[in-house]
Amino acid sequence: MRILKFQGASMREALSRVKAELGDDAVVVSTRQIKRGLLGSAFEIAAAIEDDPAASGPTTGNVGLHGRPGGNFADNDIERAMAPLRAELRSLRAMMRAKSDERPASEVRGELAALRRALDELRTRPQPAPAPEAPPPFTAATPSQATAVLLVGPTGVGKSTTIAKIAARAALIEHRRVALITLDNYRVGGVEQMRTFADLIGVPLHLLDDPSQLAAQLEELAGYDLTLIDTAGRSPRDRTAVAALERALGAAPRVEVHLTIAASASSTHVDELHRHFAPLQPSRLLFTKVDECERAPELTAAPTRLQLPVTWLATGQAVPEDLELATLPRLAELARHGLSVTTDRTVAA
Ligand SMILES: Nc1nc2c(ncn2[C@@H]2O[C@H](COP(=O)(O)OP(=O)(O)OP(=O)(O)O)[C@@H](O)[C@H]2O)c(=O)[nH]1
Ligand SMILES: [Mg+2]
Repeated sequence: MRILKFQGASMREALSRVKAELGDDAVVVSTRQIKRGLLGSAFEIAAAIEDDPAASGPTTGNVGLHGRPGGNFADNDIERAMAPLRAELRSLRAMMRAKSDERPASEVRGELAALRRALDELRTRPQPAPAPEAPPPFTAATPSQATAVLLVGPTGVGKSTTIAKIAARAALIEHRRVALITLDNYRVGGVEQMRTFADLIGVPLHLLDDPSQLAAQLEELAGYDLTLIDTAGRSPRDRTAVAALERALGAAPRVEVHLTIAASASSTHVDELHRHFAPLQPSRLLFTKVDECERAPELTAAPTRLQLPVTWLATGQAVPEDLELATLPRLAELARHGLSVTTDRTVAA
């Protein structure tokens, strides 16, 4: 028995070649689809034929493709010949379906519904929260935007005088509505000092008997552009006063607290003061008496170390002249050389 292979563009063509070449006695052994060229395909049939032409005869006319001479078919012969044809039929059906996309409508509808569900889910899925905005980079000199500013610090550092300077600058130069509050009913003459400043500048002064009244007083002064709050200087060992202020500030969270320190203070002293007033959560440093030092290294060291920027610098006793808005170059200059190198001591624009 010989097995020969025949190819054709279609199954029909391949079969007709088998027939033409081997006659009707040939037995189809297998069929398969093969690649032809880059994208094309063809069909290949392997067919068997008896070697002895006498036994098989060329063609008998009544013998099928998979028949035997004499017309006797064994069942397994038929089955063997049918199997590849059945497989071929299956693959042809699959090809037809793929070509004409004759998928059942229910299948298509199901897929569409699934797609729609996926889209809806995408649309309704909660969007990821935007990344939190990075905090602005730290700058040692930062202007104040606050509408309520409170100065704390050790005794005699220049809190009241500096408040008078800031108030005068805001009211007389910037033409803002300014009010003063003093919590200093402790020191003899404290209120009189502030009253004098308030009258000179022409701004209202409110005296509070107790820090607990602060929030209500600020509420009353809500129409003002800037309210400056003076506190009594106390010994750094007096923790009661700080605790009372802490409670008051808890009820008035928008108050910006400036820790007021003499420019000549050593880093150790600055850190001590920072620790003492920490419950008040100061957000700025305010250096006074810059005029009294030849050098003031803490002007640049402390803001960076404590991460607290400076807004104002007090550079003498004169009200309102001796006040400067801190800038980075000015802080660096004063830190290295003190006030002596400059002749311009007027209020910075
Ligand atoms: N040389 C100099 N003296 C200043 C400066 N600021 C304030 N003073 C003086 O320091 C003294 C005390 O000033 P005050 O403003 O009363 O100080 P304070 O911190 O309010 O004092 P207490 O309320 O008692 O804690 C006064 O004689 C001021 O003139 C400054 O920048 N330079
Ligand atoms: Mg004072």
